[in-house]
Amino acid sequence: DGDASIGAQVNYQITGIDPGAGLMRATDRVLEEYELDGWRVQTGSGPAMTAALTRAYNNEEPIIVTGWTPHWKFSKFDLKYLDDPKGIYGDEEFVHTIVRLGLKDDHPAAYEVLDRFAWTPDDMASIMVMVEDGMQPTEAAASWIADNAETVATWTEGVEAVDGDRLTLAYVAWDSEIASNNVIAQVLETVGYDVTLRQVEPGPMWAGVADGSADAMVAAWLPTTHADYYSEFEGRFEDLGVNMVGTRIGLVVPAYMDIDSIEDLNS
Ligand code: PBE
Repeated sequence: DGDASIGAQVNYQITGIDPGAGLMRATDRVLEEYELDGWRVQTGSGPAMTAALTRAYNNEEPIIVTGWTPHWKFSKFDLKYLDDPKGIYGDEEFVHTIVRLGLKDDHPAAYEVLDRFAWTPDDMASIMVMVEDGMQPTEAAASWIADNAETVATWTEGVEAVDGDRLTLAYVAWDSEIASNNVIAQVLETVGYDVTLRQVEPGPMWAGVADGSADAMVAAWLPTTHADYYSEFEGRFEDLGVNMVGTRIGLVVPAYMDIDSIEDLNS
């Protein structure tokens, strides 16, 4: 019914992802700051969110999801971010590489590669699309690496090879991080590392690097998304800086929905 409010159309529900995601914490603040009384954010997972979005989109039904860029959903569907005039989701986000204290001394070659690692949202999105189209993440990462040898060479050139040293990367199974971690793991393997990808929840990802049980993570979304985790563990990790510029988080809806701003959710 075109006359019903947006809230009534979607049952006053925002389709969220896993509870530890920075995006979910930010969305809880959005409900408070925009006084979206009676609304709730449904917890789930990345795959559950994209399944709900796919179902709604194919039926041209209204839906509001917690979304982020880069993501394959923007290649498959015509979507838009809702304006966030209060700036709760921040502005442009940057993905940082974070390593454990002491990594530089223990594994200088890995430290060097991780320090140089940098790519673009389009690079990451291209892998996400391959995986969404059915390719295994390892194959999709290998295919991207083969097609981007020059970029990859800037991360590894002149780095002294090692012989099977073990390295553990902590990551969360968000589609974006499945892409980045498969790439960096394979690149570290070409330098001679034996890399374990340890899939964890967001809190343990940060805690693992802070307590040294993981060597590194390439999935720190800042300054807004993981601000709480960053300050919680500050001083117990080394921030190697930005590996990707131009990312973003927010509320995302199909372009066919007649709504442009989070403020519209209150009318
Ligand atoms: N994300 C993807 C994560 C960071 C990367 C936006 C779902 C989060 O919200 O913590």
